[in-house]
Amino acid sequence: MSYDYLFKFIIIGDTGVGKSCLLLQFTDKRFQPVHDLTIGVEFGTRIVSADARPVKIQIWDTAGQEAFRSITRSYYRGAAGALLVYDITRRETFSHLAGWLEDARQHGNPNMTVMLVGNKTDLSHKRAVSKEEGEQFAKENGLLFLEASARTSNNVDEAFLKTAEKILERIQEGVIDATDELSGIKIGPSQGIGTRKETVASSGCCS
Ligand SMILES: Nc1nc2c(ncn2[C@@H]2O[C@H](COP(=O)(O)OP(=O)(O)OP(=O)(O)O)[C@@H](O)[C@H]2O)c(=O)[nH]1
Ligand SMILES: [Mg+2]
Repeated sequence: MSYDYLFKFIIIGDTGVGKSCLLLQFTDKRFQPVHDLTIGVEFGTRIVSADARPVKIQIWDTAGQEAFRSITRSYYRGAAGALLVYDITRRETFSHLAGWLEDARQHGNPNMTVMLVGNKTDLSHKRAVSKEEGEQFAKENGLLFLEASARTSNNVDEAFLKTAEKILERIQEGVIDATDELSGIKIGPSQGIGTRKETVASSGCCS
């Protein structure tokens, strides 16, 4: 399928917060109940409609374990968006956010759009971090924010979509240069040169 833009995303955060499950729910609409520890990085893609435009999101799911930190760091470069995930039932995963953000700022592109995700809202009886604290941290650090559940799928699509929409908005405002190699963005085939989009549409062929 054709798309207007390709956005490269990275998912970061402590081990066990549900990064791989968020990706699986987003790309495959299923939930993995067992912690299948990510070794290095995994990869997924999905084409979404963001502001009525087809956008391909290419996602790199990193390993949260400390031992893989140097590999993770090499993936920040060239990412247009990041999902920074913590587990609302484990306070330490929230306390480590500042460290993750520092890594992202140091190794990532300065224009990277970051969505903070408080995951596992289905476990509300075990909640250890309030929604207000998440909101506050996001506000102080200029991040988007959502609480989600990879288990029930609540707000999972929204987390990826809202990040993509923010990036689109910033391209339109001229804050992000989509033609810059390091922006983590590629202009898609359907946007090509001149009137190609209209030509394809009027000929009624090819998706
Ligand atoms: N109840 C509940 N469990 C979840 C949710 N998301 C993930 N889990 C569980 O949390 C555990 C860890 O999930 P993963 O997605 O593997 O965690 P990860 O962040 O990818 O961990 P690393 O790959 O080690 O960095 C698994 O047992 C999941 O089933 C959720 O939204 N709700
Ligand atoms: Mg994982």
